[in-house]
Order: sequence, then C-alpha cells, then structure tokens
Amino acid sequence: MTEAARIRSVANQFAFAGEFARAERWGSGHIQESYCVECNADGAPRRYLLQRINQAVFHDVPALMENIRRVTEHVAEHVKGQPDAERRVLRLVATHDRRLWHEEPGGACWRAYQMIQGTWSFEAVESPEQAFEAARAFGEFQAMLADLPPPRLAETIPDFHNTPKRLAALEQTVAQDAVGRVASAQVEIEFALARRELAAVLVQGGLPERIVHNDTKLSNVLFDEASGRALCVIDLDTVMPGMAPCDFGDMARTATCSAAEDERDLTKVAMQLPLFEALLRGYVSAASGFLTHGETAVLGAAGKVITYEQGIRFLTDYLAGDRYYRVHREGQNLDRCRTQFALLASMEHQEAAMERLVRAICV
Ligand code: GN1
Ligand code: MG
Repeated sequence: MTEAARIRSVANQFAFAGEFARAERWGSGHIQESYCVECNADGAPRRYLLQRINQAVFHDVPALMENIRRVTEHVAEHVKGQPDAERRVLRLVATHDRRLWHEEPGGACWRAYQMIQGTWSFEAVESPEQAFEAARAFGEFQAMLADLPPPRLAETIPDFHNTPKRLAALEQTVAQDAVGRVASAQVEIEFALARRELAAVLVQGGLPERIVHNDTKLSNVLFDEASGRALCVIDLDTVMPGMAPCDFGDMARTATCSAAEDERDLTKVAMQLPLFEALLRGYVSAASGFLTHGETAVLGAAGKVITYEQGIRFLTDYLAGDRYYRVHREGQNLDRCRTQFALLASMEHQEAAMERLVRAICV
C-alpha cells in the first residue's frame, strides 16, 4: 500500500464529516507524524488533524488518550458559553466505532482532532503583544485545569522535566559514545557539565504539583487570524502532573528569542528582555490566582533551567544518533543544542534584570 493510500484508509476509520478529498503532511512537531485531512461535506470543505502517535515516546496509548479526553472535556466545560468557545479547545474526533484512536493491524495508533479554522501559529515571536498573548493562554490553561476532578492524570512520560535525570542521561550517553560523535561536541558537553548546579534548581524547590502543559513552546498556541489574540493551546500529549514554573520556563525559552530553535547563526540568538517582560505580564494576568510565592520566585530561574534542559536533551539525542527528535539535516540536533546554549548564555548575562522584573511584576 502506498503512503497516500494508507493515510486515506486510516482517515476513513474516523467519523469525519463528508468524503475524504486529500491529505498533506502538517506541522513542525519533532515527535508525532501529523497530516491535515480535507473532506468534502455537501460541497463545504472540512479539515481534520490526523496524527500517528509515536509509540517509541508514548508507550501507553490508552493512558495518553484518556488524559487528553479528560483535559479537553474539562476545558470545553470551562469555556462553554464564552465567545468563540468552539475554537478555544482541541476536540477529538472518534472512530466510527466510537474509539478515541485507531489501531492498524501492525499496531500503529492514530488519533484525530478537528482543525481549528482561521488561526496562525508561529515558530518565532514577532512582537511583545504576541508573547503576552501566548503566556496568557498557557496561564489560563493551567488555571482551567486547577479544578480537574480526580483521579490524578497519568504520567505519560515519567520525569519529563526532571533536569538532573536529563543530565545523568547525557553523562551516560557521553560515556557510551555509541555513534562516535562525542569528539565533535566537546564544547557543548563542557558547557553542560559546567552548569550542573542549575539542574537541581526547580526539582529541589518543594514546588506544589499542578496540572501543566509541559510543552509550552510558542508554536503550540493558535492565534486568531482576525484579532491576533491567542485562542487555543494545542499539543496536549504531555499535559500531566508537574510544576507550573516549567511551563513558564519553556515559554521563556521559545518566546523571548526571535531566532528559530535550530538557527545556525548564533549571533541572532538572544533573550530579549522586553519579550520576557511581556511573557511575565501575560502569564501572571491569568495565573496569579493560584500561583504561590514559591512558584513566582523561580520564574526567572525557570527560563534558564528549561533552556538548559532542552539543550541537554538535543545534545543527548545528537550523541545517541538522532533517535528521539526527527531531524531534517545532518547535525540538526547539535545545531538545536547550540541555539539553546547560546540563549542560556544570553539569559545568564541578563539574569539581574530578569530577576528585577520578576520581583516587580509578581507582587
Ligand atoms: C518535542 O514534538 P514537539 O515539537 O511537540 C518534545 C518537547 C520539546 C520540543 C522541543 C514529547 O515536542 O518536550 O520541548 O520537542 N516533546 C516530547 O521543540 O518530548
Ligand atoms: Mg509537543
């Protein structure tokens, strides 16, 4: 079966409106394989997001999909009756036999969402307003999930933001040097090891457990094309118990820097303080109701920790032979790591100013 025929046959398992018309590869995710599927329903095109779940990363598909079902239904309840409620949360589409995912005979698992119309997403930030909006949307998302009824969400990837464990994994990978790349990344390995005390900052903070998004990069927010406002938070795969400042830290990693995550010209990579300020204001505007002093006190540090952690993760994967993150060119994971470390260095330079903003804004 060709790839196109396979996608079509998988799409036909889902309760989409109308007839399958076409499918194309979609999005910039490093993990899941996504397609935009267009169907024709009475002459009107309907679009869906069809995703093949990466089971090397998400081992427990039922737990993953149950988390997403509960989270999307809960957020839908929160936004019900508000303007544009339909477009403010991802909505799963079930299969014809009412399952949340489809399993192919070979074991591959697929799921589908309705595509949210009239929206943009961005790989790199364009303005402080955009940073504010993205942070407001993620803060609101955390706030809406604060009253999710028990049981506790499943930890689909345990120790996801456990930075010391990420560092240990790097050290082990360096020791193994399975694909002989260690010699080509000495500078980055030394950079990482010289900052090992940073790894413990969040996990040792005694922070409360909350339901967090865990992948709050700028490109995981959909902005309304018409108003420019942040409308909907997407990519719910890693929504699980965690620490609220990790979400803020990942925003600082991706929305204070106007260079792409894999930019090779490192002179373009810098933490821009006005964007950090906009992020803080946006996040606090939505999350101040539940954040404790202990959580707000580490928001500046969280940017550094998550940028450091992400650099370590890219470096580890480069040294292991690109087994986790999808790459489109030779050395891309090392480029991604270098960008993270350049951004971290820029944050280190501006640390005092970042801390001043945190104290001024999070009163
Ligand atoms: C991965 O696939 P994507 O782009 O949504 C990763 C995140 C990283 C991100 C870096 C499950 O997310 O943790 O922050 O790449 N997701 C997983 O861009 O590991
Ligand atoms: Mg993701």
